[in-house]
Amino acid sequence: MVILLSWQALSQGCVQDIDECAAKMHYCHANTVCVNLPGLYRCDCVPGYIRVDDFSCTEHDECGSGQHNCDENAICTNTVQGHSCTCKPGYVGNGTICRELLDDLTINHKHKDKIDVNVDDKNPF
Ligand SMILES: [Ca+2]
Repeated sequence: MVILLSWQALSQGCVQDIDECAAKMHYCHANTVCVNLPGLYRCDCVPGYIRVDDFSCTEHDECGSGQHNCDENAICTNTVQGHSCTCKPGYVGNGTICRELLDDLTINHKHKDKIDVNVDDKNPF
């Protein structure tokens, strides 16, 4: 956390906080938000960014850091303020959960067979 004391001396020994953010008296770099605090300020990372140092943040590569929710059979693509998951070829799903396309077809085929059986069960003739 950045701690830079900055008080403006007033008369009779009183001091007043200086808003370094509004006064552009801060050293927060890109991808940060300056937050004024009494007597100091800090540089918060904008959402989706991670801290580099007290004054800087960088985009978080969830794919590179392994902090993603993609299925093991999905391709993780880093994006600004997030990431996306796409099932690999041969797999279907939303990227968070991917199934083999062959399994999906087999399940549908079995389900279709089950429906056919039910239809036959309802017809006694
Ligand atoms: Ca990202």
